[in-house]
Amino acid sequence: MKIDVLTLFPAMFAGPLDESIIKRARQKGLLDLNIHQLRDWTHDRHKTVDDKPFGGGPGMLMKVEPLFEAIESLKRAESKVILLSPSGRQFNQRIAQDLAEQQDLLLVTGHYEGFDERIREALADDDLSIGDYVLTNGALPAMVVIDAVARLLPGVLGDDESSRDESFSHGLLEYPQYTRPAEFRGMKVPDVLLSGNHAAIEKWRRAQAQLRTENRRPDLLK
Ligand code: 4G4
Repeated sequence: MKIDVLTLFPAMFAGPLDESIIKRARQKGLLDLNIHQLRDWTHDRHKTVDDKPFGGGPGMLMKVEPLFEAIESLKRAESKVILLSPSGRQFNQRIAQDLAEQQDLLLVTGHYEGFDERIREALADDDLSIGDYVLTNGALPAMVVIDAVARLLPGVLGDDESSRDESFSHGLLEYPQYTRPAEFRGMKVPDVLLSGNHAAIEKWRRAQAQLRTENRRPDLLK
């Protein structure tokens, strides 16, 4: 999969996407990731990327021309163009799965008070938010989307990691888990997990997942 990112802060992307599983996916050629500086599409001496909103009000918007030209030059016939903004549809695992089946993604990150509506209307296929909170710019949301999508690409995770994933993508939260030692500073691992009784363990885990979901995320059970 090819992912292009358009941002005013390319340096933010160094680090998170150069570690661990995503690093390996890039090295293996499973993920072709390219970060582009929006200012490269400005024409004026000051490399202006913002402008005042029509109708007045506080704050600035992303200037239309550089953004429009940058998206036009980076998007390809197969590209899905996605804006990251607090007013987008809320990103989730199902959307990550859909995106993982695309050939090319172009992620467009905003700054200031956001995008001129014509960018959305003319060029965007989708507008995503990673949650109900406001960030200084869309770089972190773009990285969240990239990470969630990249780990779903064939060959990125090992067999163990990906089958485990399926076992709890069934709408419940994960059950409590423990590793050695069986007792640590007086805190004991539940007996059933040490019993070797696989049917009982399975039953306990299902019940725990159900309880935990009822307590923490009743919305998932509706
Ligand atoms: C577009 C419009 C995404 C982009 C306004 C982006 C949170 C999210 C931005 C803004 C973002 C999210 C500066 C308010 C950049 N903040 N929840 N900020 N703002 O996915």
